[in-house]
Amino acid sequence: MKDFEKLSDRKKTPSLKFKKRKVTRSLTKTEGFISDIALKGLVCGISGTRILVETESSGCFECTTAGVVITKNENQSIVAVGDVVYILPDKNQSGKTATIIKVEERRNHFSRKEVGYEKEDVIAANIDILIVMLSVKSPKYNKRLLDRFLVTAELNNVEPIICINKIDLSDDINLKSDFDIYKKLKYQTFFISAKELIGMNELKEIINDKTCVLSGPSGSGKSTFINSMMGKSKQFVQETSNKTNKGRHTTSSVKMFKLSNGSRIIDTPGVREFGIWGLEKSELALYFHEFDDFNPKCKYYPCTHTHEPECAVIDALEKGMIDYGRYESYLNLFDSLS
Ligand SMILES: Nc1nc2c(ncn2[C@@H]2O[C@H](COP(=O)(O)OP(=O)(O)OP(=O)(O)O)[C@@H](O)[C@H]2O)c(=O)[nH]1
Ligand SMILES: [Mg+2]
Ligand SMILES: [Zn+2]
Repeated sequence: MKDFEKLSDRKKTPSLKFKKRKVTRSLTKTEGFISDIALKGLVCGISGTRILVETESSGCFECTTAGVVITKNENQSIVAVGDVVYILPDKNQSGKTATIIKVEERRNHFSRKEVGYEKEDVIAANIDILIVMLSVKSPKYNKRLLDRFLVTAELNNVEPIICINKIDLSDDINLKSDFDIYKKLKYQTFFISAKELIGMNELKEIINDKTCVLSGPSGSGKSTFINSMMGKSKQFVQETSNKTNKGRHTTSSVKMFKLSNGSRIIDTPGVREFGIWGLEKSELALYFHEFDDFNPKCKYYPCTHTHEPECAVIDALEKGMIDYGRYESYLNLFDSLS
């Protein structure tokens, strides 16, 4: 009960604060004419303002966005890796450059609410799976960050897979049981070593033919995972800092890789903390499925499960039927949402 009181001290719970920052952008319109000579392609890399688009008929083009882009993806980044786009190859150019004139409507997307951005920062579009890459050590996994990823995935209609990397460095016999709660909640959890190629084949089968986005803290081994899956060194990897045990933010762009089994994997830069876009405070509890049985039994409706008397969720927490750490994530997220 003492611990619970600590959790309920709402003032101490950290929350994300967002400053507004101006973002330069192309204008958009929802409909418009596109020329017959426009080529259809897939965005497979974004680095700063450089956008790489692969077309079926004419190979790769380095693109920029037109002054006005046709898109129905309102209030989101105009272009993201995984987008299907139409491009107009530039005239009088020796290299292969082009302009993106239309972005198809996204089936789904994975986004983060980055500090300072006014619109939804879409990292990848049209994806099947979000692989949340965490590591046993250097840096040690943070389950509270994982919970944030799991809520984001469900909100964005993407299936999450939990991947605990660097098991070659683990001597902790309780490592797997530390994730029992996630297995119970039916999240697929894998324990792998991307470097020593442990557990990779099983995962390769699961992602067969799917488009996956990799996300997680810097240094957890996302780029190493890509290199191992590709069977060659495609992405630069770098040791984590000895001093802080944190990653060095080695990958700074978003890039898609194709495996021979038809899977596509998108590597992304490491994240430290991120906000969730488009979720109401009152809806948050629906993403914590261990609350499902208790939600309807709360005395008050709606109940935030934070302070209300006769709250069945808090009652279950006190009885040890709900994981304390997961409830902590709920409170942290609750405070960070407006
Ligand atoms: N022992 C061990 N080290 C690993 C494993 N996977 C990755 N590493 C090491 O962890 C360090 C960071 O790996 P990266 O692949 O660059 O990590 P990242 O997640 O891509 O990092 P960012 O690009 O900064 O987000 C490198 O020194 C890798 O060699 C593993 O399975 N076992
Ligand atoms: Mg990387
Ligand atoms: Zn309640």
